[in-house]
Amino acid sequence: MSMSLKRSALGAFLSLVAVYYPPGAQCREFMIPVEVSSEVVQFNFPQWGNDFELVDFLAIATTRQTPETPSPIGDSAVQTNTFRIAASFCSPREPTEKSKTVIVATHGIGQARSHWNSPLVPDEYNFVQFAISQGYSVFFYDRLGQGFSERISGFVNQINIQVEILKELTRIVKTGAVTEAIGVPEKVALMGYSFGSYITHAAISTVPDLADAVVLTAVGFNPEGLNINGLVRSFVPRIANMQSSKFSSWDTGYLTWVDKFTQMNTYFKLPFFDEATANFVEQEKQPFAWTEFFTINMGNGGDFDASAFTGAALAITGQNDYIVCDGDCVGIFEEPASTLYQNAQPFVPYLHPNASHNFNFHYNATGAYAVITKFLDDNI
Ligand SMILES: *[C@@H]1O[C@H](CO)[C@@H](O)[C@H](O)[C@H]1NC(C)=O
Ligand SMILES: CC(=O)N[C@H]1CO[C@H](CO)[C@@H](O)[C@@H]1O
Repeated sequence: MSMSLKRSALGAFLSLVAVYYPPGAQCREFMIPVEVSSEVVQFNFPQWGNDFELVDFLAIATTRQTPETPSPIGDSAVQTNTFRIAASFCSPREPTEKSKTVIVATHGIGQARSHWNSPLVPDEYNFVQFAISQGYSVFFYDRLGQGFSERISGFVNQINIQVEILKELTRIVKTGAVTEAIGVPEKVALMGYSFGSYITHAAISTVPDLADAVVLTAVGFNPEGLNINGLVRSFVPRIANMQSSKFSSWDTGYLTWVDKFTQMNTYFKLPFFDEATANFVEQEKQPFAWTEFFTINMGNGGDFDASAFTGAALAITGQNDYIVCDGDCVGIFEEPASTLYQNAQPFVPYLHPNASHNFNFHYNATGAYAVITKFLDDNI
């Protein structure tokens, strides 16, 4: 069973973590050792050491493919590791009818777990605060390689490892080991953002009884919406540790976009956000592993079928999502998602107006939050 390090034992560490806590919440911090066995894929990518080599690699990766183009995907092998994962659990100060329902949230590429618990104008941009106000509890963690969680090489980190981490963390949550304030949870909903949604989707499709509900935000399953070369090019990735000394402890496999306008291009839509928010999100960004980016679609071996899941599923993104819908989700969002979740009870696809991929930091984010908590109110 995993051990949790309690608040008192980690004073100095926690002063770094506890940026903001919603006033209506009681929260605990944890560093959880998570043991996982995962199918780790080896890639035949060059291990670039500087941006010249990276940019050349990216140019080759986006060059027109021919039948002769060799696959970068090499052998895979099951590896067992224990990773230290930093996490927060917040529940309403006053018990509610729903406080024994725990939302387990997995962030995407960009911000670490502060994606859900923003100190910036929390009345507008803080999902945890909103969910607490609606009576729910939230468990949210830094993905492997992010925030205060353990780092592994950016040439290795990949979706398969992270899917197993989410499964194991969810099992730990379900035992009550990290949810002392509410006891053993009665219901669990898995929620993801972007890469975190693909992780969540792969977890629930392979272990359909893992949770009662899934909420996939900033997700899309229609290949028509996915312009991979366009995305790689508009992400304009550079080696993170060469962009800023604050990224010095990530190896050269970890990348980040070149500036805030690049982030705006892919994650935001004017005029539905303000400059202060864009600056904040850029300042909070974390590096991503190229192998995370590359494996977004490779969870569960690339099989997206979630028909074994019979709980409730919500897929929600900004109507103008640039990343998963090539900028316009209308007409390509419901399918094939509805077919993949054909046995979900129910499956609800929802396009949130006036926002791109990171709708969490657009105006009217609370409008989207309300769609999410209403969905949970109605269905679990
Ligand atoms: C805010 O979001 C909700 C939920 O998506 C939507 O119904 C509403 O129209 C939005 N309001 C504006 C002004 O965009
Ligand atoms: C200012 C603006 O573009 N608002 C739009 C928000 O979304 C609704 C629904 O799609 C549109 O009708 C508005 O024009």
